[in-house]
Amino acid sequence: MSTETHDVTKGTGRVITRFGAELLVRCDDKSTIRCAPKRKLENIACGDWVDWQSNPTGIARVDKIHKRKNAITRLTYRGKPRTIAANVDQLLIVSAWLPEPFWDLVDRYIIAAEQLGAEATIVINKQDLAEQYAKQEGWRALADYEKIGYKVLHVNTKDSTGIDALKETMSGKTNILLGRSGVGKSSIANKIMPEAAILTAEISESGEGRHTTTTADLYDLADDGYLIDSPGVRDYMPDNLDPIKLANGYIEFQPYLNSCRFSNCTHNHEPQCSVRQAVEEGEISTSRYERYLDALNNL
Ligand SMILES: Nc1nc2c(ncn2[C@@H]2O[C@H](COP(=O)(O)OP(=O)(O)OP(=O)(O)O)[C@@H](O)[C@H]2O)c(=O)[nH]1
Ligand SMILES: [Mg+2]
Ligand SMILES: [Zn+2]
Repeated sequence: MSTETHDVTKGTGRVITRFGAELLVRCDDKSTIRCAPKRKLENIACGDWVDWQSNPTGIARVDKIHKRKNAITRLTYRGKPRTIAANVDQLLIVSAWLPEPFWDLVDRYIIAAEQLGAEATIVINKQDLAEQYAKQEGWRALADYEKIGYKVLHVNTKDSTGIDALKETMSGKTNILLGRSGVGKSSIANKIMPEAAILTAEISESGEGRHTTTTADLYDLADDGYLIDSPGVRDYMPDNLDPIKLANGYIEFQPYLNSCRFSNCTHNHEPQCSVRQAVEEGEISTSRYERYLDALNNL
């Protein structure tokens, strides 16, 4: 990413990345400038559309964030919400057969997508390792997601399996790659945009990723749209969740929610719970329901 001087003194653009208080902004003419946000704009994030103004004595300043469509936030270890990225249309929830998939993490990103009004697509990378590492439970989890309507794409960045299908779903949207470290988010981004030359790293013997990517970075796709690569996480929970919002993140519960005996049913211990009955009758996946209960207990 190069930094260029500008003739114009102000304009609009989109935040490509943020490190500390510094921003890189892609201007409408496709040039990139370094900016600092005005102090009160502390929540500014990758993907924000902004107004910027150049400053003859220092770096340019962002003085306005345009109204956001949505924003993915997470809670920091201090319990403060932090914006990861703004204005996203599709969450690409990436797992691999090694490191082992965390299905509760996949569920939580789906909950986030439902809250944001964004699409959720499940991407299983390292298809070449399926034969060696995939477990029955993993295939069952994927069948559960497909049954309730989520798209599951199997990809392999070594031989390009599934990459065209992935490109097709990304077209015209702002997409973000999310998932644990080492699943190959940056490898996928490189496959789609070789010119970006994003740093990737080997996973350790135990299969753990090394947290190679440290900031969320936005790239222009060759055809219409954007792709954000983001740092791997160990855990994720959307902020602002309550039992109702959590249950709304499980789309297969929706047909039953109005028939529970109690309108504030948490679908846990309450009598005459339609969701639990649907689980017992095999209409709702037991694994998904159990992960819902875990998330409920962790609110
Ligand atoms: N076998 C196999 N390995 C892959 C594939 N895609 C990526 N990898 C490897 O997985 C490792 C991790 O890839 P990265 O792209 O750095 O993973 P990441 O998800 O960006 O990780 P963080 O930035 O730490 O979150 C690298 O050694 C890649 O070469 C694949 O399709 N098959
Ligand atoms: Mg990465
Ligand atoms: Zn209920």
